[in-house]
Amino acid sequence: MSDAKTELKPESKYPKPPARARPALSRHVQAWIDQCVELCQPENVFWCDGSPEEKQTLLKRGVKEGAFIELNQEKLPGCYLHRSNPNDVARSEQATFICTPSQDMAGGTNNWMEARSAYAKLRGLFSGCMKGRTMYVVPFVMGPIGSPLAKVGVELTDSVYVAVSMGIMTRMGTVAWKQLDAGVSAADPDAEPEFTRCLHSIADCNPQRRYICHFPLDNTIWSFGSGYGGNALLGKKCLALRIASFLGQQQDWMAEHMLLMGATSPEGEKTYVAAAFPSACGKTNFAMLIPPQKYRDAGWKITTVGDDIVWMWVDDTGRLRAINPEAGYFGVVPGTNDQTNPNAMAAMQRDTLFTNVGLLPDGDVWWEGKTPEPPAECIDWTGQEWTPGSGQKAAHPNSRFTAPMANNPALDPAANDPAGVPVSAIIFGGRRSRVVPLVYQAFNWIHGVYLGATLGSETTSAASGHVGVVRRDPMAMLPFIGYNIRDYLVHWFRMRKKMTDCPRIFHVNWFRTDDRGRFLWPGYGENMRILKWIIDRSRGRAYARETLIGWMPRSSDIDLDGVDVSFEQFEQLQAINVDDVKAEVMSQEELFLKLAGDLPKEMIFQRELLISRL
Ligand code: OXD
Ligand code: MN
Repeated sequence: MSDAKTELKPESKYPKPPARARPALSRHVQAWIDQCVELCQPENVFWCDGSPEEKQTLLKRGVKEGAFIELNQEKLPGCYLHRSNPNDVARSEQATFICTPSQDMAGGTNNWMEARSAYAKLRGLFSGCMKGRTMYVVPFVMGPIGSPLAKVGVELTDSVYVAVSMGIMTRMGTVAWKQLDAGVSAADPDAEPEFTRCLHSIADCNPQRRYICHFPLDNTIWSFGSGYGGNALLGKKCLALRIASFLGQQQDWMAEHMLLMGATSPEGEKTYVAAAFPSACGKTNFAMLIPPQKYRDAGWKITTVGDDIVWMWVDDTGRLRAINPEAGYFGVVPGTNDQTNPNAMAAMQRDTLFTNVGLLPDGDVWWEGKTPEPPAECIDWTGQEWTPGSGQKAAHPNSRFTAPMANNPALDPAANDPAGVPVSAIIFGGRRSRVVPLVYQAFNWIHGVYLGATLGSETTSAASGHVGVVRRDPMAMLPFIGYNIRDYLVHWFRMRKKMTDCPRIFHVNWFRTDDRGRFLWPGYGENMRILKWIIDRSRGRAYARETLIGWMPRSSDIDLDGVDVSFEQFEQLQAINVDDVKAEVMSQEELFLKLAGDLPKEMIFQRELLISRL
């Protein structure tokens, strides 16, 4: 029943897409598209223009092909369900490669393929893979139009789900051709414009023949055999993190796996904070945080710039500024509800694609945690009948919503500002049931980079593999650094030298549990209390005591009034046990060994300093 299979049916039995005019393109862009058409041999080429009418055409077509199921249009206008192949539900890190001439360019933490042999291998796979199918030409911009950091990409894909999703997640269509033209220099109108060449085919969705290959030196991505968001919406992880991190290192900016939020105080003071948490650790929830009632009454407001990726640069005044390169959210749904994330719930009321959730008899959707009581029945994410007693999940644990950011009631007014926003604080966080305190601040930037680089988190279902083991995930970027991690860490240190003042760096852990496995901190909206301390520290007006791991608030420095956390519980949340910290330092050994010989000296010194403090 898989949709990948359905998507593979020859399309001749469906009406052909209307013939569309090919836009006037630079000969370089045209030549690349021609080569890809020749390689993949699609039956049709569909030039996306990004218009609302086109979206309707694509959705209708997707419904006919079985890629989309139309949901209840009264309850959920413009919303559709997509069921993926059950073997294709998460990012495939094993199948993700950085392809460069030498392995050293990719470093010890990436899968590497020699670039020429990767092209040869994938050319074989792509050869004729779109026979009888449509190739969608999807031009897109990452970043607000006109931003100095905005980048153009063109994705060629045979998946209508990918084409529609890219229309939500990026600024897609004619606007991208215009942005590309704007980048052509008057002095040399025939010069090759800078754009990322993204070629994608879901093919037969065979995990044995799945490759997500990045060629940073050629600004090129070839992805074969998966339709899953992180593997197939090539503007997101592939371009905006892996390729962009490489470009950023070359061009003095940073691409990071971070949310970006604005906090407005009752006095009207606005502070922007970026935060890096590994996949499925609550970035979307934190980015859309609704403060507790008493904070709202006092006039506090949180607004979202982005929930997954930031691009940052140092402006003329020496401050770090950031944009969100994306235009939509691709968020995890299980656990999302009107209490945990009302803004996300509002965002997915319309114009949203749901992937791998349960389908209710009235054409609404359901996932675990959406409502306190499960429905009496539904069709689960694999298309089977489901009841609460069936012992299966109705929605896949990594089921997703894809919604335009414009739907977010708390969208920050600067989300589309080409000039971006100034960043006052950077937060690193992981999912740690033990050892790691709720919040502390790095002593300085270098120490903060060390904290980020040694970030540990219990694994989640966002990537295939075991769930719940602690994995080191430097800056939450382990799967997304498009080059050698040594150079990546050095880049963090180098960027500081360009700043006159720098954002303060913090570490949080919302997930610490007691001896019985119960969360000690309520999280969600209550994280506002921690955020308030972080903002005050960044602005130099909150107290902290010096501890062996960093600056920490006392219980009196955090507002615990109105939250169900006792003084004792707070002490437990913030407790540092020297033996545990020693064990933690030892457990970083694996990462340090992996990087042996490649470690920037700052990392070694920070580790020595920590050990000497113990
Ligand atoms: C994501 C991820 O989908 O990090 O954002 O996997
Ligand atoms: Mn992510």
